[in-house]
Amino acid sequence: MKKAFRLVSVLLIVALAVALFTGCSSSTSTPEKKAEKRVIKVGIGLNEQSPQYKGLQKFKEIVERESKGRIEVQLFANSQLGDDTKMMTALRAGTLEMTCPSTAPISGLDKKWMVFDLPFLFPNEEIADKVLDGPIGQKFLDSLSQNGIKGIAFWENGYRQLTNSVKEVKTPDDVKGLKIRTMENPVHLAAFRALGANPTPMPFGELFTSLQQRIIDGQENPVTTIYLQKFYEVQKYATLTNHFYSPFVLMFSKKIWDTLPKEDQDIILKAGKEAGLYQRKINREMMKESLANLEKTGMVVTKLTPEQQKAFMDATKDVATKFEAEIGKELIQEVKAEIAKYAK
Ligand code: KDG
Repeated sequence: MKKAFRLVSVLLIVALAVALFTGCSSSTSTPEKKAEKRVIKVGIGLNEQSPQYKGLQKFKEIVERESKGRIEVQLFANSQLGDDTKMMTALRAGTLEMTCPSTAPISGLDKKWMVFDLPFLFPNEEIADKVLDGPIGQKFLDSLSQNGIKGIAFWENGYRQLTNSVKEVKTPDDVKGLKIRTMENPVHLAAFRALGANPTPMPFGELFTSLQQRIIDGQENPVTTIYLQKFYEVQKYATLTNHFYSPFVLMFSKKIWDTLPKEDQDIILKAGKEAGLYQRKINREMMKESLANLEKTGMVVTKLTPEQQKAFMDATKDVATKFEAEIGKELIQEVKAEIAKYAK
């Protein structure tokens, strides 16, 4: 009897040990899925000094902090991963996580985006912020999903200014015959044709060399880019026309986005918006600094009088009408009404 009791006890202990062992080992594979380590690559066209890159450094800092180092953000400047169009194609294919083009090349995917490239659309940056961070901006970001892209946030490139190596430009007449590089966008081409220029679309990565080799006479970009990309070395004249706003759009590959756990999506979305506010702030500060620095380089920087500015607006005022069919007349009206609401 005693023997039988001992045997039962031993069997019980063995069974308990087996249960404990198997129980423990199964808990390592389920139910808690160990969060994966992840790398997010972000490519841009501008250099490491640009406010865009600084905004991305902030984005990296927030994402890596919030994910406790589980997500690593790698930044690639200077078109290392290709031009804006090529990077957007990579996002759609799921071979690159993120990029941040201007709205201009997005029109190659969806024509309605041309609305943000209409000449002299936003009267000031604060109004641009309100419209882009409001329901209209969100509608545009959401619509990118039709093209395999998750829109994260609007950032700022800045008002675009005209430079050239031929002559000082004060009136639309002075632009006549100049060969100007534009971004790849039909509205940009139409606006420069309306000014009598000979516009040539070209990726950003080819711009400096084309100016240097005098393949083109001029280009247009925000003052910060003109300064930080050293365009003053190959361009003598700058005119502060403020002709296009064309904001940046921080975007993610939808194919990859859809595989991310909600926790990671939330971290990225929040970081993109937060870093965007920082990016806009330093973009505006650096714009002022760059303007002062540009003048020190010996470049002739022409500030237009309100009348001169109006002449540029008048010369390009029919451009919006020309694109009503492609963008949608109602959409143009909706965006303009929203701007007018904040302009009061
Ligand atoms: O990183 C963004 C750049 O690739 C590009 O958008 C800069 O404004 C630009 C341009 O002129 O192409």
